[in-house]
Amino acid sequence: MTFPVVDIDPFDEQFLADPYAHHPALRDAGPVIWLEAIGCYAMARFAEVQPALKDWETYISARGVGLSDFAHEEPWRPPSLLLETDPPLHDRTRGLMNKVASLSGLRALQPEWRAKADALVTEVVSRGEVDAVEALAEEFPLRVFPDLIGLRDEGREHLIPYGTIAFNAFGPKNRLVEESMARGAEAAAWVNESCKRENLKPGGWGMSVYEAADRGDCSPEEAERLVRSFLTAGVDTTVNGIANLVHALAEHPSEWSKLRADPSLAKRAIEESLRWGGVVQTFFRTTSLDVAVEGGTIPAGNKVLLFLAAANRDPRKWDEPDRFDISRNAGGHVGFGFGIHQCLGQMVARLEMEAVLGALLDRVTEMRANGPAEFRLNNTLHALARVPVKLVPA
Ligand code: OVM
Repeated sequence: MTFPVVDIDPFDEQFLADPYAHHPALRDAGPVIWLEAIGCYAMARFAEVQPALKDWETYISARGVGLSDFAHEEPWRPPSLLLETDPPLHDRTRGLMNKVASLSGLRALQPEWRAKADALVTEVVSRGEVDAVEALAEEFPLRVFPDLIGLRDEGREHLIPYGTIAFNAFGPKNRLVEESMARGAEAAAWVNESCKRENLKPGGWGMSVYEAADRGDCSPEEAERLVRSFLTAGVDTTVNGIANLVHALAEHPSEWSKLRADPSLAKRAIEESLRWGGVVQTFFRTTSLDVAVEGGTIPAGNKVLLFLAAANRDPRKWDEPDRFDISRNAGGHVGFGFGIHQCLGQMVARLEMEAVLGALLDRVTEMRANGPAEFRLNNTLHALARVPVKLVPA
């Protein structure tokens, strides 16, 4: 082994409870490291993570983007036709999904989402002291996203537990995987049923995928699995994106004041929250060939763990990276990934955050942490369990 061997297990519970405490050791050990505990290579610096994400021919996705290598192990569910594929298949599926998830369609929805955020925030502010996870971060996405897809009304509470399972499943088969799968056993069945054409309402993104199939862009079986991607990736992620944004602002009153004074900084604040508090912490790739990197050669067919969230706080790339500073230009962060697999739903995430933040800025003068935030351990997500806040109405 010519690479620095690092004795840190990024999936043990101590690490997951506070990943940012361990990132410096990962970054400082070297540009490419070997993680003995899980038997794979890893990169935690921006200068390595971003180019690896971009180089889809070398760092492939079709063998899974978790620890499990689909060349040797049966995936826990049929692979995603977006996340867990490479070109040329990926180009076709991503191309049709890009059209379904078009920005113009989303923009048209913005006034309605903002009105829903206004109603929710009005209700929440009147309570004064709340847990922002339960009151806002879980509530808002569930009021807009299932309708965007056109999901049936019954059973929507399964969406968050299903996301939790899927994001845990990228890690090793530890307690978190076992517990989330046991708790969400029904969720998986509900999600699979919900992806079927007969269970989707007309006019939603789900039915649009089947209409693409009618035009010959994909098969009906592919359409079903593509709809599953919306349901897997679209809820637990935005829940934690909103929770993280509120958490960041509640813990940084000076940034909240800056934003109140100049609400045109909202988009910057959202981008900075995505850099500072990575919802999706990591993804794996698999090397398709022997690849020469700094420090040696990673042989073909090996898993490489990419620490997106560590790259987003790499001092080699960012000034005072641990500071949540809404004046900074956080553009270019890899919180949504980079390259051909970069998050398909990133505009959904941003527009949900804009709606909630806009409503908060109009209705709240002060938003303060009201006790420590609590995290919910997950093998991939930096997930918030509780964000107690005190809200002072405007
Ligand atoms: C998918 C998907 C895409 C992105 C993230 C993700 C569970 C899943 O296509 O199913 O996480």
